[in-house]
Amino acid sequence: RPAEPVYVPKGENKVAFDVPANYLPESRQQMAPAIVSRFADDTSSKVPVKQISLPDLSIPLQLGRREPFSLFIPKHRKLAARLIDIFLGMRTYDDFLSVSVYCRDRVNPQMFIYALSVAILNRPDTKNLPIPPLSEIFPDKYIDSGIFARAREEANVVPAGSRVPIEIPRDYTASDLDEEHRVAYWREDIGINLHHWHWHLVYPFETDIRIVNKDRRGELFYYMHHQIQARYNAERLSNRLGRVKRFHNWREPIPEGYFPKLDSLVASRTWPARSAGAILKDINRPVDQLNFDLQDLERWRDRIYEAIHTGAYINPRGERVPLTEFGGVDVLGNIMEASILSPNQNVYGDLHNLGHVAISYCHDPDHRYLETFSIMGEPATAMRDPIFYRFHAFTDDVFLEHKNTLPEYSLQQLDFPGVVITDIAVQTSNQPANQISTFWTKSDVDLSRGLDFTPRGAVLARFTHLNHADFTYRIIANNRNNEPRRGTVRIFIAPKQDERGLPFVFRDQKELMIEMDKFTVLLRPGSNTIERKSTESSVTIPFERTFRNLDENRPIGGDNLEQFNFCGCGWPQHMLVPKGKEEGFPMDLFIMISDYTGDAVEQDEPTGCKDAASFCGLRDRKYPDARPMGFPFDRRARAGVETLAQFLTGNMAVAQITIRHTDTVLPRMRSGSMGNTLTFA
Ligand code: CUO
Repeated sequence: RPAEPVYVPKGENKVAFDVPANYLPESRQQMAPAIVSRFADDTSSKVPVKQISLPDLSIPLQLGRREPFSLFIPKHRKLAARLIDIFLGMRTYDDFLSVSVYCRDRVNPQMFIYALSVAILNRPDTKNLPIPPLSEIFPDKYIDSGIFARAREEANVVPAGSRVPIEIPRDYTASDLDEEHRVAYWREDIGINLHHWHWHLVYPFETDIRIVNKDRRGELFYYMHHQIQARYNAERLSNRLGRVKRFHNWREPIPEGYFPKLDSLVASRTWPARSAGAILKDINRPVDQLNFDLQDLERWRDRIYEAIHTGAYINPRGERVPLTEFGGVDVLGNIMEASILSPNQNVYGDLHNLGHVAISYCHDPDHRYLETFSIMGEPATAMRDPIFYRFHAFTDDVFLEHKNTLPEYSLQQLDFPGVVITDIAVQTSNQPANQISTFWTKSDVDLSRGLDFTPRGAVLARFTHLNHADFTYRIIANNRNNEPRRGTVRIFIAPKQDERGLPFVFRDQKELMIEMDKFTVLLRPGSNTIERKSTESSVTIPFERTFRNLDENRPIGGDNLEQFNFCGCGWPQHMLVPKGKEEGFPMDLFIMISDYTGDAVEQDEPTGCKDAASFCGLRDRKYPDARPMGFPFDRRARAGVETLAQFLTGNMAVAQITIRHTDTVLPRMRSGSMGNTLTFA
């Protein structure tokens, strides 16, 4: 179709869409030939885009191109939900492609990427298509704004291929005058923030009910965020900070300030900062159709506590419905978040989402300064801010309140008859047993997709992140039964001592239990030795999956396709282990083998990725563990148990391990040896 322009999506430098002329935004239709010639050299193949009669896009178009987009703002979510519905409703792949291409330069770009990603994840004909990592599409959400001017200069002056990575400084958001800055490397880790964005992408709280209604999604909202809190607390203790204090009195000033130093390239604005001592206010911003009071949040909070303490919530007909032992936490998760699965938003409101909103607008609650939300207003960036953890310590505590009303696990529920663990250890090569080392590593991200430079090609930013040496768990388990038994190995670690150096009692330590891995084993009669690598963890995804560092010189397919699949949800492998201390940070390694008959979920084998099932579940399947999430630490202990040692049954064991940190940047190793395989070095 020679008369039609070729239009290249920004950042794709190999493939161009061959689009109908009227698909370009009106303002650009005249310029089509210039656009074609600008991109012609880069283009190796063209994807034809079919002309279709387009659906009504007036609702998603209500949000301007340059406005910031936040999932936590109900108006924005509704517009995005409509766009997702349009994408999902397209009958064929070609129609879907056509409408996506049409929307790309008209709809708000952040909403577009969000809706397109949800649609790709959920359409049967696109499930296996890759979604590029958000750090490449919107690098401005992850990277210090000063880097971009340098990147532009680098791209203009230095030809692709000769460019050197631009180093992101390590302490750019604050100095050590701010105590909280000691854990900034963790909060601002690009991989952690990508995981959080991906999790909320896989588990949206509003859009088509068939997409929202994933197995135990409310419970997983609780559990995944609970695990973030546990991990953050271990990180704090590693850095001589106390555990996070709950932010539950919303009238009190917030002592933690945060100055993100991120600029939005899309919305041409700087993300607002929050000074120390900021105070939340009632929110009334007609521009966002937002109008709620702190009292609303307090009322919802009190009603949720009331439901927990009476053991029942109120449904829309005014009836009381029990919060059951196993299903209650799932309902509560949906009430708290709140997702559209909340059984009664009139009574229980939208506490977590609007809590994010209230915090993210505390600098301009009535829009008098025409400012937009701060980084707490968006899942892609929220984890950078210390207040995220204080607010989520509050939500986590609400779930704990519910868990504390449930019957404790009996010895019979915990034990695995005939199965005894006789020894456990972790081993790192060239290290004494039960020691894990952490250090720093530098890695590169490609910014070029998200930056529209005329001289194209990769522009790399180099950042420093925590890392650890790979290790192996070794478990000796004796099966005294006469036949093989299947079991689930559950591995946790937790700090041994509190901020004052006193040993934790069980009640507090169980809240700090970090899930490291979970997998099934078949135990032969007699003694069994189980070995498991840290890189196989059921909570993490490999480094190259987090950042999707594709080897672009190789054709996509085979093992390269493996890296290029959609599964970006999962804790980054490089953040599996807390930093620890230079003199060594003592932690308890806890391993349990539970009886598989109580764990099994009968279902077909999952297709696609399953590496991070503990945090992300399985696509199109039930959550693959029938026990309550967090088992066996999600309940109060039985009477008389004060310490972890007293909690143990024969199928459990504890060993003390030490996390030793070396404050140097060690060179990156290739393939496997440190869990990081990078395609460029
Ligand atoms: Cu993930 Cu508050 O839920 O951010």
